Amino acid sequence: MKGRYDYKNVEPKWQQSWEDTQLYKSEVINAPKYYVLEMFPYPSGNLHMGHVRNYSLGDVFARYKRMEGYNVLHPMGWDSFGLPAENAAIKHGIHPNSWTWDNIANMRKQFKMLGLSYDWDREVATCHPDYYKWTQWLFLELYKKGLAYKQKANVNWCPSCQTVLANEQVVNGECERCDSEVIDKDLEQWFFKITDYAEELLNDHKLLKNWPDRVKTMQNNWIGRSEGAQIKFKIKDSDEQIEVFTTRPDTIFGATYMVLAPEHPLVKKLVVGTDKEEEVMSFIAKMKEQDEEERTGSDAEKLGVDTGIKAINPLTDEEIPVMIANYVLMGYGTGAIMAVPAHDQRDFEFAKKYDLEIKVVVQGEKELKGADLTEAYTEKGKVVNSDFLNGLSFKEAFTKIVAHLEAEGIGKKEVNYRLRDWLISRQRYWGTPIPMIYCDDCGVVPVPEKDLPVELPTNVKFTGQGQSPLANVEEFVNTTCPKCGKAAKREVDTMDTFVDSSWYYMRYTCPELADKIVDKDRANYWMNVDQYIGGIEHAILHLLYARFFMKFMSDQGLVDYKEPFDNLLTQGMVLLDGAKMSKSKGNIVDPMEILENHGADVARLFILFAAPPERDLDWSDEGVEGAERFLNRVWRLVSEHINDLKVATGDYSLNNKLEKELHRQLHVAIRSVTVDVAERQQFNTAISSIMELVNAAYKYLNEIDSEEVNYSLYREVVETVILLLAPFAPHMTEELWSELGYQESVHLQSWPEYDEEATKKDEITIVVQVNGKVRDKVEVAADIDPEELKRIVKEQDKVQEYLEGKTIIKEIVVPKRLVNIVVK
Ligand code: ANZ
Ligand code: ZN
Repeated sequence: MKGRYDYKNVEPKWQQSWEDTQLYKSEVINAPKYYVLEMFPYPSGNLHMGHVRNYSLGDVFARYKRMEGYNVLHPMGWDSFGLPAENAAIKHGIHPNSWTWDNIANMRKQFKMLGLSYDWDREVATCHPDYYKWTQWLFLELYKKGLAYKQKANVNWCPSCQTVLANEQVVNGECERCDSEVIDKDLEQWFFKITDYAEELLNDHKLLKNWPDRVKTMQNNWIGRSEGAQIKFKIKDSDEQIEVFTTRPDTIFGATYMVLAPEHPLVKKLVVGTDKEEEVMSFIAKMKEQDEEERTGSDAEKLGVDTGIKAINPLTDEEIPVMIANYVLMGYGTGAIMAVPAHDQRDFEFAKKYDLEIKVVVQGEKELKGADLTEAYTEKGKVVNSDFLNGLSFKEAFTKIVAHLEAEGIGKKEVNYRLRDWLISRQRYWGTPIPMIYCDDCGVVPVPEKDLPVELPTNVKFTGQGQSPLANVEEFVNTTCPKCGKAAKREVDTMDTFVDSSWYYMRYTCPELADKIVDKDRANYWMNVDQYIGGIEHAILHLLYARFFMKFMSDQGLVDYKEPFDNLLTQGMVLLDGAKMSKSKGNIVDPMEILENHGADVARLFILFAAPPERDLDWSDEGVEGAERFLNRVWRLVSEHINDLKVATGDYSLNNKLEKELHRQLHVAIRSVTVDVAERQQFNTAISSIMELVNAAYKYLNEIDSEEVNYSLYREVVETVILLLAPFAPHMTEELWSELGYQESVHLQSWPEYDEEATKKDEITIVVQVNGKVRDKVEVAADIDPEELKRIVKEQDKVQEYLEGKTIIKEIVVPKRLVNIVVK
């Protein structure tokens, strides 16, 4: 046996063996299952350290659960549609199809070099027709249920990516991918009605006990549920009405003006032909230049203009001005508000600036006067100056005013969401074609299921000119109407790639099925994903869409569960000198270099040991070397004693203090590693505990007479080290296991069990009191004789200080706990 871990030969050897014996193949059997899933990667071509971290974490769960006796499903695939492939085509003239499949081939090779325990028979790629056929099928199912619809929409357009973006992909007015400023455009677009599921998406968070609170909070805020009322205000000398959404109907008596969003359709209707027309129109044009953040940020300047029109407050019958202002957005509620400047800070600032009336209708602790206010009083207090609402609390006033509005037919209770429907049309080539046909006679006609998949043509010119390249492919566009058979045209837009990744976890359960999306029995056996692992950057987009799709698939009877991911682990970033590793910044460490120079087990061990999973991890070369040293230390535990280990038989007794202590450490280590992996998911401390056991083994070898080594005990310790380390360093442990003479893979062994009794120290701690006050502690043998204990206690220096010059009256011994000496 070699003196060092020879990763260059050992790692490929076992990778091949695992593949040959199909070690990680998973099938439905009559046993408890465990489904481990890491977010599948976009095949950019090469693994980066973030991948290594994500997939090493998942691999620990998979291997550990297998050893715990679970039937583990651990699949991998490719989120392989998307812009980079198309941009490569535009830039370098490589076809997205070959670019993508080349990248997949390369990354698959790299994954295998890491020794990840995937069932490769289940591999899926979202750009493969066998997969996107079912993405299209789901689109059609959504369409049948009225959950996919087409609408003219004011959309977010990224001028650089030349495509529409979902709201979720716009960050501070900029494109999430390329940071270009996003502009507005009016286009006919396909939407998924995720808003129908808003309530369920919120409520079912309670089913997700092991999701980080942070992620649930982000989703809650994104969905943004508000309870309030919708109220209609009449416009003076007109049949039109302004509908508002308010969360504070209790303040309606304080509504002293109204505001329409600049984009509100009533604006043009009301001002065209009046002497305000010009002023209002130029204001609206100016507002087009401000993005949402500039308009609504808390210190954004409030800008507005008076329309000259009056509305009637239905409760006070007063005429109040109708303004247009930047801080009211068309995309929320009704795009119009009743302004209550005394109790809403934005309204307050606006009223001060434009000299509008401020009327107090909620009382604070001190009496408030509109004229004296320096800021809005936004608490929910006792209602005043409000006729029949006077004296009521917020809740009482809310109920009473809503009842009144309903009785008068001018309002009703309403729940509003910030969440918008999901815009899925993309004007790009490399995505799932939307399976719809336009016929002059029949209108919009879905592609019949038997004609799926609608395949992407390959002879496409990539122009990047703001229209889907598919529009120029005549053979694709021109088709016949499935209803009437006349010439018709295909939809040329493709789907947002987030659609592809919203259901892939289901396909892994039945990846080869040709005639169905999934088989319900198999889906029910494997779902839900027990452990999902990925980046926090997907807290909203992907995780919300996937939950929406799972709920839809469940409602369609494809599976019995409503949530896709039971447990979620969001791993931190990999940093170099404190900054996120990124290609554009040029601060990356290439995983392939580490694999080349240190091997996969070192790379994995380092990355798992350097930080707890959710924390950011700072790359360190010393850390890598440390991991390598540790693995070789483990290696030598076996290599230096291989002959004795081979003949060591099973049973042994513990003959002396050193052996007792080693045996205790063995059980302590099993307990801590098990708790850290299974319950706390703190792999770094799990590895520390293995290191401690390795230290204990060396200590034993050092201290015991070399003639007296108890090799049976030692063998159990070494085997346990190997088993505990197997999920972290799968290649080296496999090699050591086979060196010990085993035929079967270490990864098929049972996880070691610990004996709680064996973790206890022979020594116990006794508290020493003098006159009932704690003065000292002593360590003694657990089975010490009480007289002996009294003697030892009195010998202690600290205790003697308190006894000096005193007479001992009594000595009370509470076995295994304390000794109390009573003195005078
Ligand atoms: C009157 C009022 C009085 C309001 C008061 C607040 C306090 P959330 O919680 O976010 O749902 N609002 C409604 N639609 C708006 C829009 N399109 N753009 C900007 N603001 C809008 O907030 C709902 C509140 O935000 C609504 O309640 C409305 O102002 C404002 F003392 O109405 B409130
Ligand atoms: Zn037709």
